[in-house]
Amino acid sequence: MKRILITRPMPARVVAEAETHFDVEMREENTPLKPGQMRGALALYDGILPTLGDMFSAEVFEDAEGSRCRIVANFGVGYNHIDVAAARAAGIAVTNTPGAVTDATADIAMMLILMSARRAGEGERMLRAGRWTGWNPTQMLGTHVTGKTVGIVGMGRIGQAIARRCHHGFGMEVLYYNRSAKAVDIPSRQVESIEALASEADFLVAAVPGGAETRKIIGPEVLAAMKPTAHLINIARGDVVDEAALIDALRERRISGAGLDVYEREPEVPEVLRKMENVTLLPHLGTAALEVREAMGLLAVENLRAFFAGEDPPNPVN
Ligand code: 8YV
Repeated sequence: MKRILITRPMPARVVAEAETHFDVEMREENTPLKPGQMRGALALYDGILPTLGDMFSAEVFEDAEGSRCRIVANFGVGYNHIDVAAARAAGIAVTNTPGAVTDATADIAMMLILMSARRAGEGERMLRAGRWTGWNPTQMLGTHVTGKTVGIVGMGRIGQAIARRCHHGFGMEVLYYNRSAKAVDIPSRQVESIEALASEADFLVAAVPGGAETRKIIGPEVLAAMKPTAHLINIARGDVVDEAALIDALRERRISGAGLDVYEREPEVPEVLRKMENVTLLPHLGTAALEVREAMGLLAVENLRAFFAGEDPPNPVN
């Protein structure tokens, strides 16, 4: 039996499935692996099932050529923590779990759009603090979502799932920016730059993969192009947005609000952001539902199973 390392505790179904195929070791800590532990794992296991935070950098793969590990099967769609080119150079395959995360992540985007627009976090904080003095006609007026314009940066699987929710659920106009042309199954319009998208959107939503190519693509220029009434939503990766520029824009009220599920240096969230009322801050809840984490884990295990059976794994990352 092939030896597999699962780098975090996982739902029981995932572990049970993995154990039907492999000799499984599961770490009990929820902390990311350290570089030395990753090098050790490459030497000791045939396959590794890592996740967010396990920084499989080029240095980690440096001496991995000819090591025991043949595949790194990531739990999660985002693999910006894995240097895929360095893995390939060491002859190690990389897979991820795209299909399993789409709807849950799109749901979180909708939640953040609604929470930010309707000031849900602020209202809850007020009530819990005993500061609610009763309903009145002008209390806590937010932004109406139905019929507004959403601007989606990155029209991949998750971007399109957000677009469908906005169109079918909220009658919104859908605009998007994407490097290549996309066949989208709802009425929508592709816009030629992120700035142009930002200038038209009531809700600008980041849904691009993380990594060097998208680092800070939502920076001062894009934020300056947004309407003062608009909200920025980020369910992608923290470093897609220039956090310092976002803080300035929010502090100076150049945009109305932001809804964030991801941060530049997770789990660190700048104190200034935590103190602002016009920001909704979630602790990377994108896929945090038992069924979804099970589906992600089962897909990662299927990638491993197929790979070692000599079949094409369903989700290779190139
Ligand atoms: C995951 C995510 O739960 O799938 C992803 O890339 O961003 C999350 O929702 C987490 O990152 C594990 O990979």
